[in-house]
Amino acid sequence: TAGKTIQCKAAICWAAGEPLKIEDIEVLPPRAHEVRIHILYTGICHTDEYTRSGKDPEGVFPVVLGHEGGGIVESVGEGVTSVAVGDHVIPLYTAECRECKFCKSGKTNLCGSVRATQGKGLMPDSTSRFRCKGQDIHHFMGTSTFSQYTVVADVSVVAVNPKAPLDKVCLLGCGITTAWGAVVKQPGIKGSSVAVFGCGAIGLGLIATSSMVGASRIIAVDTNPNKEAWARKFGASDFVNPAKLPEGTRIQEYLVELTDGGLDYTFDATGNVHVMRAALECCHKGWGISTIIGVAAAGQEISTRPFQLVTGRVWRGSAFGGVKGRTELPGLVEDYLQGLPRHAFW
Ligand code: AHE
Ligand code: ZN
Repeated sequence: TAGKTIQCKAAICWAAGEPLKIEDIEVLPPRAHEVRIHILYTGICHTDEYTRSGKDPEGVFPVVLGHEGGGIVESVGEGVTSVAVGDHVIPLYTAECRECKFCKSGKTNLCGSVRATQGKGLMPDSTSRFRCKGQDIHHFMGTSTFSQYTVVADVSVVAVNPKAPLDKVCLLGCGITTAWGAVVKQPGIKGSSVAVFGCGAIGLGLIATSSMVGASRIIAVDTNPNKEAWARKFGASDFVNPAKLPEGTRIQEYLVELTDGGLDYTFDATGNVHVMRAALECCHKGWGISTIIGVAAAGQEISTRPFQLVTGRVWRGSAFGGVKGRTELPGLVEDYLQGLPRHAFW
């Protein structure tokens, strides 16, 4: 099949707000520094739904969504040296070129190499590899894993141990890595108190990783009572439902009271800007650090009284857990295969 257009099935979102439709599509061969991947598994992340819904200012349509995939390299374009045909791979929505200002800074996992075209739903040469019904279809997050075959830039893919089950390690393409990195790359969590707002996949990953690194107390916060059992199973010591607080009590005040002054570390895994504010304001005066992970919709802004920061709370955020995919994912996969305790949450 190398060098030829492949016909396969993909889920296409034709326009903002429309349901996905399974279509027969054409996937063009990879060009220079591109890789065509046979996708075997994909997770669904809320960010896919966010973009489908039309709330993403970067959303372009029609599009093949999906960014949590696992697959096997079918063919490679000219100049590709980092992966080879047959490699088991995970596509990376956060590329790692190792040459740009960001990559070389040693300060961030964000990579500038393909970000501009990725945000426009195109390959680095500003064209698409997907066609359907005579029309070009956009890529998504540089990955488009809701297709049996996809094409990605060579800086946007990493080979992992083929012994790893792709139906599990595909989750390293977004959710699990995002949660794991946000905790292990945040110094000081060992022996500290943590609050996690939102107990979806990210929230549970944050709870599990905080437990693994030795947080002294982990408070899970969610308005869905069914999340309590999940949160406790993954290592939460407390569960608070903000919807069940006494009339007029705000969650941040409740948590400050509960923890004798506030949390050492908090995380937002909801994407709700009011929750982000509460997560900042329940941090302990003088040292509490709040990390934003959730993605908020177009037009949403965060706010708090500056006094919250003047008095020593820190508001930060991370993308893909601050993880450099090509450098770090192979090791995470090895740890998983060895059953290291830090992957107890799998
Ligand atoms: N396109 C949106 C922002 C979307 C966003 O924040 N994406 C996260 C990953 S979500 C994973 O499920 C991210 O890592 N962003 C970094 C980047 O460079 O996109 C908007 O608001 O425009
Ligand atoms: Zn995601």
